[in-house]
Amino acid sequence: MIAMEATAAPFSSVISSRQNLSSSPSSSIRVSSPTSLFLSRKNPGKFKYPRSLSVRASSTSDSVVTLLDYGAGNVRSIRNALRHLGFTIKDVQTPGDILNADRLIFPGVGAFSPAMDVLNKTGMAEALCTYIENDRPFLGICLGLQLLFESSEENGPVKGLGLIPGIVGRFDSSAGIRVPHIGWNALQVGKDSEILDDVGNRHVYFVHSYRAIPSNENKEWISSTCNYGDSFISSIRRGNVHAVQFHPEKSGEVGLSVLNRFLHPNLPATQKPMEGKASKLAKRVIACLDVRSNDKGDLVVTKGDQYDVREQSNENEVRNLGKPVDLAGQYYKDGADEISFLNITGFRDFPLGDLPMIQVLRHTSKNVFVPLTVGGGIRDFTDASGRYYSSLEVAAEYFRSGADKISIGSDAVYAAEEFVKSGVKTGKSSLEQISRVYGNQAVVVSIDPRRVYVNHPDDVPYKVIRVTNPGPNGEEYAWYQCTVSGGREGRPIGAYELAKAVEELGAGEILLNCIDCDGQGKGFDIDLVKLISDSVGIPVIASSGAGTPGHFSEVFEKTNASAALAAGIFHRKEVPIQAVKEHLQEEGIEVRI
Ligand code: 1PR
Repeated sequence: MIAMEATAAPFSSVISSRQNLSSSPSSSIRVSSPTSLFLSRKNPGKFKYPRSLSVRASSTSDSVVTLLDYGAGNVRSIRNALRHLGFTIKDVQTPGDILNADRLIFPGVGAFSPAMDVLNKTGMAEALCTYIENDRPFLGICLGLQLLFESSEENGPVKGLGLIPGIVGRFDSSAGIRVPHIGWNALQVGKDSEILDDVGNRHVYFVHSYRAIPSNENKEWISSTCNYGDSFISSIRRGNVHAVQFHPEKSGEVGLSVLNRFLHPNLPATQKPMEGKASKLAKRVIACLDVRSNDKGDLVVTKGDQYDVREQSNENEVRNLGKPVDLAGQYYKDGADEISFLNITGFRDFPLGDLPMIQVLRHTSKNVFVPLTVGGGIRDFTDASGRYYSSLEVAAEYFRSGADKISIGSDAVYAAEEFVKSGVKTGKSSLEQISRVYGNQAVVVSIDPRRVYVNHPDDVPYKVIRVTNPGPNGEEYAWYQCTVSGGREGRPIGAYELAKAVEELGAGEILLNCIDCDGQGKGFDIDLVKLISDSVGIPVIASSGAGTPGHFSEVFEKTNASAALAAGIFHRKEVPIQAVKEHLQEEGIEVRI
């Protein structure tokens, strides 16, 4: 049975598959794979001829796609992308639904081991192997590619579906790369990739810590590779079976074309020359929308000066720079590589009570096909009626509503303070819990530090640096004090100590603001960005202070930031996103265009 457009985890109702698998439908046809390259799952390492198992003849409409969602994370983005392309989604409920699919998309999310557990327990693993061995139209995405291999090192070794020779391993950060691999990267596209016809020299979006390595044994499968530290498999193709490590649903127009080519396999090859000069991981340009209710109760995009978002007029109202959904849509069209929403009063209001923010996310994700991050108010909460919500529930609601990553501010500061004090990971902080369930690539920590000048490095028990520009009294040193509650309260921990701690606790990325520079348009705090991006192995997003395109090239040239974020200059239309990208290109800094 297949449920149309189900939103709940469709596997929850599945009990066993064995009967379903053995009962061949009466209208079945026999389909054999054209290839003999499938691995024998009983004798890994040896190839076998595929079994000839019955699959049902096509019976559904051309505009229906079957989706294998095992309920482990956000597949809303792929649903939105498929609907945007005019397709209706049928959710897999039983293994038989896999065998009966006309085209199947498997957007694997979460970690390898729990995914295999679900697939094995529900009988989906067997059905998937049969479907793929019979060369039926298949597209695996991210974990949906990795699961096809023999095994993974992720919390393992854990056995995979064993269809392709090879082991999925973690990126080696000792090679000087940041892990997770997050961002827009170039592909080396091989011949015959078909669904990658429009990709050429353009970047596509990756977010992962594990990858499959090309080898002699799996080379027949590889349709593209990507370089990040070393060469890894970015896509495979064998007959009608495709899988990609990147996220087409988050790769803008070029990603939509990948999906479209899978859904319409007979589209003519692209004639026009490829735009783009992708060669490696691009530096990202991120647009940030600070969102809160104004005094009339409308949700607006606002922007502060050093975190003060009220107009300096008699009315003292919240500065209103536009509507969140409209602005996010505009920034997507303008070429933003990512969009962040920060619910800036989330620290005092319960975000799940703040339904407009959830609505903003739902509406935005329908038409914006680059990554969306949302932050503000991610922590445990008891509402007025006494009902307790865990931070995991709050995050889950954000993910369900279309977020690809969540960002934690205040709560991560408290968790880091505890960790620095005790040296013990309790596993109970929101940061640890959310990264355990959704993967650390889905968890950003947003730091709101304020510069504190000191005369001598030993004046405070925190990391002190010699600053480029001395303080008001000629101080040559400073530390960066972390704050909570939107900068209202300083805490006894520095940005350096916090960054190291949250990396240990499972953060996948750091959004590094600076209260002193926020809204000033005088450039990023290079000292701060350098300090933090040199201290951690996860990507760092430089934020606060951008005023000109030159400020972006400066931060990328002088620090190891992976991305730069701005708000005011984009909202006030002083500098278009494309102008920033063109400038970066002129300076020889690789960006996605
Ligand atoms: O503490 O988990 O509830 O998260 C609250 C989140 O809201 C944090 O990420 C915090 O940074 C953010 N926040 C809280 N108060 C404010 C405020 O402005 N009053 N906004 C605030 C922080 C800073 C940047 C800004 C850049 C770029 N905004 O993200 O967009 O500084 O601005 P610019 O280019 O104009 O200089 P929790």
